[in-house]
Amino acid sequence: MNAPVTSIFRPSVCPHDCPSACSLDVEVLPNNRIGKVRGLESQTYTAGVICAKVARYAERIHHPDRLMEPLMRSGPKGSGQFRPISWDEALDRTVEAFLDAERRFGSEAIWPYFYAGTMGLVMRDGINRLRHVKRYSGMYDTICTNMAWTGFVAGTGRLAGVDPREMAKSDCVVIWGTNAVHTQVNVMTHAMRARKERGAPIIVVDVYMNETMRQADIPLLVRPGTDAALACGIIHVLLRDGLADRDYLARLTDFSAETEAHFASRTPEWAEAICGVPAAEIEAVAKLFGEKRRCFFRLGYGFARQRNGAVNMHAALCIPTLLGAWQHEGGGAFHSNSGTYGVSKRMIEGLDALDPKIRWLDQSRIGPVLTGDAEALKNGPPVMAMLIQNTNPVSVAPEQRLVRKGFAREDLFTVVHEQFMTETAEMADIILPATMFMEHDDLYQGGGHTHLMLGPKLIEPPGQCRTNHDVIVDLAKRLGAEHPGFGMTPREHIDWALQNGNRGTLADLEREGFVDTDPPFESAHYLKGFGHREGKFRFSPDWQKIPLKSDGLMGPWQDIPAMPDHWSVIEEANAEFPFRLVTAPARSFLNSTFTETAGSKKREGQPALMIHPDDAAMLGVAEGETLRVINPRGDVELAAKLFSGLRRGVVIAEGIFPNKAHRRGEGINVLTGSDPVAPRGGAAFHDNRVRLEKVPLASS
Ligand SMILES: Nc1nc2c(c(=O)[nH]1)N[C@H]1C(S)=C(S)[C@@H](COP(=O)(O)OP(=O)(O)OC[C@H]3O[C@@H](n4cnc5c(=O)[nH]c(N)nc54)[C@H](O)[C@@H]3O)O[C@H]1N2
Ligand SMILES: Nc1nc2c(c(=O)[nH]1)N[C@H]1C(S)=C(S)[C@@H](COP(=O)(O)OP(=O)(O)OC[C@H]3O[C@@H](n4cnc5c(=O)[nH]c(N)nc54)[C@H](O)[C@@H]3O)O[C@H]1N2
Ligand code: SF4
Ligand SMILES: [Mo]
Repeated sequence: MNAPVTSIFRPSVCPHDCPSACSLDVEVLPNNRIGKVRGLESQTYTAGVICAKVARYAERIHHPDRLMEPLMRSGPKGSGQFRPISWDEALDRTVEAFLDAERRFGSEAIWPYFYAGTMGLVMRDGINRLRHVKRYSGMYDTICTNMAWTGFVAGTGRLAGVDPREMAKSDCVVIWGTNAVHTQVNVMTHAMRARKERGAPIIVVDVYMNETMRQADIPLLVRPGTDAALACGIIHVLLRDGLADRDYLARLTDFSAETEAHFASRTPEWAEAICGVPAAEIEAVAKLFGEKRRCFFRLGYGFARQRNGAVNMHAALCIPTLLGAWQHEGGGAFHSNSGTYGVSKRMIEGLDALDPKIRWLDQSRIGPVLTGDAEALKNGPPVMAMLIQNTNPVSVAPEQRLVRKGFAREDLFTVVHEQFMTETAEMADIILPATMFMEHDDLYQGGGHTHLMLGPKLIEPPGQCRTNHDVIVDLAKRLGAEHPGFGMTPREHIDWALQNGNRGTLADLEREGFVDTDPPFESAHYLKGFGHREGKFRFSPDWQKIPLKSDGLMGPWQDIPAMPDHWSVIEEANAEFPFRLVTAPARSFLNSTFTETAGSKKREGQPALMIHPDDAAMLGVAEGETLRVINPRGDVELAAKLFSGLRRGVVIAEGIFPNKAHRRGEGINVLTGSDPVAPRGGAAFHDNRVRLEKVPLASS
């Protein structure tokens, strides 16, 4: 590709793991560089708006610390000592280690491990083709979406909802358990339109007065892990005061006399005692919902990262259903449209080669897996070799002490394909330098909206960086793995995926840069029925049979309440650990990404713990002094940040900061648990009971 003589703007897509999946307008400069990055105006969900960290993308793509050449470890594991080697040597050594592990322990001893550092389907999911053909262990991806998706689909039967642009046509917007200002800024664009154009109030449900709640007309501050109590209290009032849509309930839901009797006992006072929201506020918001009816519930991931998260998601979803809100334009609920795209991943993932007998290992349980926990290994062979793309588990995975211990194993061979020297790359035996999104072609689907988008290659990769696809293809060749997908270019994969999913062709997509795949109004609003067999929304889900990819039932699933209810499996505070810790996302980082860019680092400062001033006074801690945060899984030191916008007994650590930014090099995830959440697994990142101790000045 030729560099332009003068700068030009070209369409692209933000590849990061963010439900906004923004369409971008990128300034391509002469000399193979990029300039400004803006939101594309013509894509009506992005509507010209993107976050500040991606607007400064030149900082990241042209960063002096980018990995540019393959490296091999030259000191002890984790020492950070590496020497440059050639691609041939790096790949040969990898293949040798993989074949050796396979010879000694069988193919399942190799574990390809990846996540959504890029959301491009070719670059993210191509690793599965190698996995399937070579019969390597699979990865059950639980780290992010499981609880939320499970709870939503429990009600609707499908992972699909009302077009999020309809928020602008709502009479009442509810933003529940997502800090959209930080994590998916475009939600705010459409919500604000409803307020401006229709006078719609914005209601925000969260556990602290975050940037999103600051924008709310009605803030509802719940205790972590108690959203179902709030939902039940609201539903009680709707039923009691004749505000429910009885005709809708009879036609399109499983609502019964039993359901009615259940909610009759869940009074606002009962709810207040659990969730902390005053009964009067619950009464008032329920009346508002009943009056407006055209209510849009934007349900986030955050409130589902609790041990009762799936149940809480489902309970919140019941409110718009009680109201019959789904029937109106601008009414109903949205969580994710990931179930609506239809693009075929058969070739990208080599699904024809999938052998269901080969084990899956739980992504979130990487600590127990790598340290030889027999149950986590499904009583199979140990993991002896790993290929890692698009993820940084040493920072982001729960139970970090075990994760580190696992990666430090002398007998584990690790190859990490990365853009930067992450804390996972530092533990590797071989590091391979990776391209960034503007340096390769890929296809993106916006889970948080309705567009299918093309992100074309705009500039040449720097140094010796190679794409994920190229690495997989080259490894396959050297390993003797055969599949037609290894012989195709990324563009051919995109075309195949589109054509075989009845989504047109690459040429079609290339003309516009994106297509709006918004499902018809009738189906998005479930007017003719929900996704379950009987076509009804389920107030009493069959939690054992949720139609989503699954590796079986996990956690204490037998104890899930039959009706929407507060389920007390969370790590409740107790005398020994009196605080509830939530590890919410910081605005300028994206998980552990952007912790390397100057603008983001400057804005986020040092790792801190937000604590109520009265709790701080009780502990004798002043602003900026050090607190040790302790639970049975570990301890971390953070700077106290006095903040009155949260309930007493709740503390917030925004992140994810590098482990190194903390004393002793251990990060926030030493405190989070990897025990699987019922019924489908997942990590309860925001559900931790902790004890706090002031660290005396002399030792801090
Ligand atoms: N800037 C930035 N953007 C991001 C990310 C990031 O790290 N930084 N991460 C990206 C990824 S991978 C994802 S999955 C999405 C996630 O985006 P979100 O859906 O926003 O989910 P979370 O980020 O986990 O948490 C959001 C909010 O949930 C709140 N919360 C925690 N527990 C509870 C609870 O029990 N009840 C209620 N009501 N609220 C609770 C937290 O306080 C926080 O404000 O964001 C993406 N976008
Ligand atoms: N405490 C706490 N922990 C959390 C969360 C939380 O809320 N609190 N959130 C959790 C959630 S929701 C998620 S999704 C996970 C996410 O955790 P991760 O999936 O690890 O996400 P990132 O930290 O963004 O790391 C992505 C990595 O992929 C690399 N990358 C990007 N594009 C490419 C590419 O094209 N090729 C290659 N080879 N590499 C690429 C980036 O450089 C980056 O290092 O973290 C989880 N961890
Ligand atoms: S990180 Fe999210 S909000 Fe920012 S540009 Fe990417 S998709 Fe948009
Ligand atoms: Mo995520």
